[in-house]
Parts: sequence; C-alpha cells; structure tokens
Amino acid sequence: MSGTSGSYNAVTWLLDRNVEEGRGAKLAFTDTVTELTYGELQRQTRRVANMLRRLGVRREERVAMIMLDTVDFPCVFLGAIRAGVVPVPLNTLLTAEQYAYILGDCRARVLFVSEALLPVVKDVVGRMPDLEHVVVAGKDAHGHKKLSDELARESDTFATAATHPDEPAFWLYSSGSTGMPKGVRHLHSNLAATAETYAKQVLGIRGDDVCLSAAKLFFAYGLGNALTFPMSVGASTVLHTERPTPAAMFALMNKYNPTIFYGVPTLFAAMLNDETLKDARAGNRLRICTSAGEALPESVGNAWKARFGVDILDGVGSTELLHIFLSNAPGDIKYGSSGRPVPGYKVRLVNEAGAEVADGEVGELLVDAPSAGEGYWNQRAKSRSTFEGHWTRTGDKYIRDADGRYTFCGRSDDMFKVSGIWVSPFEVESALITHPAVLEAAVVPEADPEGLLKPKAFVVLRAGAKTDDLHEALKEHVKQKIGPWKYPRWIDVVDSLPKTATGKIQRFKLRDGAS
Ligand code: 3SK
Repeated sequence: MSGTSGSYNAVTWLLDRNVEEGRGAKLAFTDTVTELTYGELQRQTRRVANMLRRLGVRREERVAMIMLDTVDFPCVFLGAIRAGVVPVPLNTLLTAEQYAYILGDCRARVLFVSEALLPVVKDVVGRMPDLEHVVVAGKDAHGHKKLSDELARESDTFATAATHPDEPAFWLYSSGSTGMPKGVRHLHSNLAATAETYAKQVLGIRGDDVCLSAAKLFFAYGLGNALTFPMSVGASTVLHTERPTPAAMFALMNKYNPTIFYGVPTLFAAMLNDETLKDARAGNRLRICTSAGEALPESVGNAWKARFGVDILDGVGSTELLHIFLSNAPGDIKYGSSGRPVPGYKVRLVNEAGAEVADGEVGELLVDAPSAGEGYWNQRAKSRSTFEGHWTRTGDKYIRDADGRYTFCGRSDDMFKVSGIWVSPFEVESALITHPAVLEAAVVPEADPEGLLKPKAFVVLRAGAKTDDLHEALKEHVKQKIGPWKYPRWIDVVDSLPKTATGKIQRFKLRDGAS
C-alpha cells in the first residue's frame, strides 16, 4: 500500500473494518471501570474528529496527548487520525519542563490531558504560543474544556480524511540515551505493517485473544501490544492506569485471564521475586508472553516458564521502527538471544567501515523495516545518520550465530575498552545477575588512578541476600564467568537503577558519578 497514490486512513483498516465485518458489539477495550465495544469506539472516534474540526484543527496539524491508559486514549488517538490530524502521545511521567520542550517542538494546537496529570502541566500550558485548547479527560476540567462534554455535543457521523498511506499519522517521541527527545513521524501504513508481521506471524494473534500490556500506550511497545495488534484482529484489551507493579499485574492477570501478557525484563524478574507470586494464577488461557526494552536474562525466562508453563518471547524493537523486528518465536526459543528477524524485516550487521561482519563477530544492527518512521521532526542531521535510505541504524551491537540467531552485545555508545579489549557492559551485567545475591546490575566505565578505564558496577540486591564478603564474591564470580579483565573493580549497592520508561538502563546517568 505504501508508495501508491490511493487513499488509505489507518483507522478504516484498524477500526471500521471490525464493525463492517460484524464485530461492532465485541469488547474492544476495558480500563477496569468502563467497557468499550468496537461499535462504541467507532462512534467516539467520529465525535473526536468532529470536535477537532470544530476547534479549527486542520489535517496534518498536531494534537498532544498526556493521557493515562483509559478507554479515552484510543478514542482520542484514533479520532485524531480519522480526521487526518496527527496525535502525539507523550510519556505520562515527564516533568513540566520536558512537556514544555515537546509541546513547543511539535507545536500542538490542542492538548488532551488526563485530570490526574493536569497539575504537572498547569503552569506550562499558558506559555505555549501554539497551544489553543486544553481538553481534560476526567470528572472536573478545572476551568478547561471537558472531554465528555465536548464529545456529547458532536455527531457520530464523520467523513474519514482521505489520507495517503505515506502521510504522517502520529508521532512518538524517542527519548534515546542522551539529549532532548526527538519526534519520530510515523505513517498511516506503519500500524498495519507491525500487525501483519510481528503480531500475526510471530505472536499469531487471534480474534479470541485478550491482551494485557505492562507497557503503556504512549510507548511504541505498548501501542502495538495493546492497541494495534488486538484491533488488527478484533481482539480485546485490558487497559490499566496504575503503575505496572508485580502486585498490580498479578491482580489483573487473576481477574481478566489474559491470553497474551506483554512485559519487560525488570518486571518479569520483579514478579518472580514478589510475595504476591504465591497467589498468582496464569489461568488456563495465558498462551504467550513477550518481553522487550532490553535483553531478557536466560534465568528469568527459565524461571517464568517453570512457574507458569508459558514461554516469554524475547524480542527487540525501537520507537523509530515502531515495534519488534528481531524476536524469538513459539517453538523456536533460545533464552539469552533476541531470536531471528521478524518476517518482513531484513537485518545487517556492519563494522565501523560499513562492511558486513561474519557470523560470530560483533557489528552494529541495521534494519530494513516496513514500519520505519520517515525521520525525526526538525532534526536533519540526526535523521540522516539514523534513517539511511532503506536501512535504519539501531545503535545496538549484535552478534549472529551459525544458526542465524542474534544476541545482544550492548549499545554502540555504551561499549568501552579495557586494556585494549572491548568490554560490553551488558556482558558484565549478565554475569553479575547470575549470582544469587543480585537482582539487577548496571556497568559503566570508570577511570582508575592511572586514568585507565575499568568496569564499575551498580547492583540491586535480592531481598534477604547475604552481604558478607559480597564485593569480593561478585568480582570472583564475574572473573570465573567471563574472563579476568572484565570484572568490576568497584561495586556500589543501590536501591534501584535509572531506567527509561521502557525499562532500558540509562547508563549515561551512572557514568562519571552523574546519577
Ligand atoms: O525497546 C524495545 O525493544 C521496543 C520494542 C517495541 C517497540 C518499541 C521499543 C522501544
């Protein structure tokens, strides 16, 4: 569909098709308070589209969303896309200044905000020159427009904008490891591209699935997990507004019996280590789990399978490519590896000179993806160095084995040399977490008194871990596991590690004592 001149609006494919094919009365979303069928969702998105027209928002203009995962999220996101307006869902955990930067960068004309999040942005909205309306989802709009009142005024018929498959449909801000977030422009055709590949050909998503995602809808991972994939087959999704703690996740699993649970490694590890595990039921319906964000430790995959009898499909994706492009698959799982290219995606591993590396050698991963964003907004240099024609540079170092499986070796910008030999922080961290006392670990370079770089580790200990001679025991453990020069010369025990909202360790915050 991409590259053609015909009109294509993602909402026609994702939502209207379900109603046309007789699934109008089927549950699309519940947020544990409100239930929304496909038919109701269709009508609500038409009301949102009419409202945006009434407020004077034109096709291609942006509207920002700082919204919790309630049924209002899909209504606003898909309603904007239906109107040809570009929704920009934002991380709900940012600071006022970060919101000010992004609202200014994307020049949103309308901000949709959940009532509970209004206090963070209340002092910002008045100073954004392009922002004309604030629409609050909740009981009290605090002097702004109230979403439910606005929608009650609108008709539920709307002529869906005849957009182009290559036209920007929505933006997602990519936080990266440093610098200000960058707006990735995603196209109308990109949503179907992730559903037709990973969701259908790896997950085997079906109309009778019930999806539960720990990752929220504003993340690329959560958006695919809990919106695109289930809607692509008329399945149902359980949304939740609370933090994805182990107790909250187990409570939702016990109550809703999801068939697919999408998590991240830290959460799976924490769930296996949590006291609520004893009451947890996978139910007889859970058939698959997924993990992304960072590499899933082998020990976590094995422990989960032993406890729940269900595999975790570890994969890797990015905001730039919208969802997962390398993954393990049902019946083809090797814990510790990110698996193989998702059907429809091509990958290459290249060295610093751009030449392909042989099996068993480390190279940077480049991906040719049908779901790639078309660039970063207002960032030409960064766009050019990331989106190189068909190929997108991921910044991840990988190694491919003779079986064609890919194993993560670290971020290109996290690797460092010790005594002239490359050290991957990820390899040292993986060795550390195989020690029974260690729950999580992060490793960064630190200069010794001679000014030479050596590994330094930050570790979070398991509850009740023995701490006698811990430092020496951990050093010895790493030496035995991966080689004498890679062991951490310094070890700090910390309560938690700095992470991005998708669960990636922010090593840059730990480097040079910067935390
Ligand atoms: O971090 C990942 O692996 C990921 C997966 C799917 C979509 C987006 C991201 C960042």
